[in-house]
Amino acid sequence: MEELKRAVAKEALKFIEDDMIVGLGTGSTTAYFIEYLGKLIMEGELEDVYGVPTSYQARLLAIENGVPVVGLDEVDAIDIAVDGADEVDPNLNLIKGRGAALTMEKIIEYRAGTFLVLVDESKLVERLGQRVPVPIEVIPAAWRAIAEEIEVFNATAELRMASKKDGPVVTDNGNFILDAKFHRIEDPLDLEIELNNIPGVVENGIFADIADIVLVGTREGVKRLE
Ligand code: ABF
Repeated sequence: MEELKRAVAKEALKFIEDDMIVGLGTGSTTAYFIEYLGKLIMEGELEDVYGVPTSYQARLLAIENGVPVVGLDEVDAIDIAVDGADEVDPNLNLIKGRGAALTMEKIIEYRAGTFLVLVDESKLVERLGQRVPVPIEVIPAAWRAIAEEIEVFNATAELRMASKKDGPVVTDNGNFILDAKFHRIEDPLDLEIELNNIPGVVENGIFADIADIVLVGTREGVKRLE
């Protein structure tokens, strides 16, 4: 599995050119991409490339590996964003957010000229929600009320815990995460919009109609979907 992640991360480097502003995703696949990108920058193979991190995790990795970072508020535009996903359906709709960084990921990836997704073949599904629940970032005080409200969608939601001892997972924005299991997701875009309409929901992990290209690591090599 690690080999497949490394292979897609290497392939993603082909999309990066001098003078680009690159959105840096979160998670283990993107971590390889950040490492390889840093190497190219340090060796002088790429010039004037800057990263806009989607999380503190991505920010630290970028700094460690020699990728200069800038904030979203310092750039005019993002040329390309590179990030992982937890599920990809045949229309390239995604579920993201296992790393609890979904809000900043969506803010950056929505604005990128190209959003490039890196996954291994285990992430491909026929229908979203088959393998993983939908993460929803919520204002902490509202978590229980929102968890109950989500039952209207024929779903059950659980508060994501770091551990019993450490309590709930807290996002980079100081919020909580609900993981919602839906009986069946018929229309990802519709559900994405509906969930965001609930007061107290900051953002949810359905990324419908945002991905431009998906690189899939398979045993037969890297496949490109678009
Ligand atoms: C982030 O990392 C998340 O949105 C997604 O949940 C996760 C994928 O991580 P990995 O590449 O480690 O499977 O992009």
